[in-house]
Amino acid sequence: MIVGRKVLMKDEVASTNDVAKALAMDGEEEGVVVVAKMQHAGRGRLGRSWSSPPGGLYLSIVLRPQVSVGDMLLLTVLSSVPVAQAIEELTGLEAMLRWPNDIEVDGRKVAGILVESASKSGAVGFLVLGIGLNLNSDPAELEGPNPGSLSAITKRTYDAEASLHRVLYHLEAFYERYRGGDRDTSQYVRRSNTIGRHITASVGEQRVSGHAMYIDPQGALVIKGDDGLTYRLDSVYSLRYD
Ligand code: BT5
Repeated sequence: MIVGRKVLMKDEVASTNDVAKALAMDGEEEGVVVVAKMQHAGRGRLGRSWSSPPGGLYLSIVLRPQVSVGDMLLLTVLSSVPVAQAIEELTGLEAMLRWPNDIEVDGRKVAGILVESASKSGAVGFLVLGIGLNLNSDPAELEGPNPGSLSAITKRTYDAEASLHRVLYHLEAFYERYRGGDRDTSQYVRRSNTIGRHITASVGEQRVSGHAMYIDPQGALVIKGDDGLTYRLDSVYSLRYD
């Protein structure tokens, strides 16, 4: 067992990703998990914030895969599948994936993933896989255009520890396969609600609109632009469904 061989439970931290990063820099082995009941500086990608009130599950895992920086997007994309599987088991509902790493149930964002890394000469020294899951959170306390929580959607309350273990179970199974060289995106594609949609992607002032066609082997989203050109989007883009 790698993922969850050691689990550190905290009441409140700034960001579990920061705690995990500090542990990794101190030489902690891969698989250690940091869990918090609340975060006061939870973050998303691209400098965005992640609302982290009580009731949510906030965790970060230190991993040390043999990958280069160029593999990071694929790992980010693929790691949303085990989280989706755990959500499906807990709720009995289908979890859909919005590229690159949002997890939605019933059209609402219930979880997000943030992978951060420290690298040296192109090789990843360690990475921190952070997961925020709105388990029993009150949606009124969550920012964003369409937040939701498992409890608000299903009208049930979820046991935090049992839910954590469902997530870790699927992450461990995924990471075993990943370490063995499995890069299959079919489970991701099956749950994607991005592929086939007309979208507008933006980075800064730059915008491109078109049809999302497929996920390439690096995890990038390939779209057929309205201008007839093909674009390959990496994780710096923000997506809007048109
Ligand atoms: C994410 O970013 O979706 C990644 C979130 C990762 C959070 C975890 S919690 C444990 C670990 N420690 C951290 O500090 N972070 C990780 P992104 O795709 O950039 O989405 C952020 C956007 O989602 C925000 O700009 C809001 O619009 C929306 N949002 C913020 N908080 C939300 C929430 N709790 N539920 C749903 N949507 C939210």
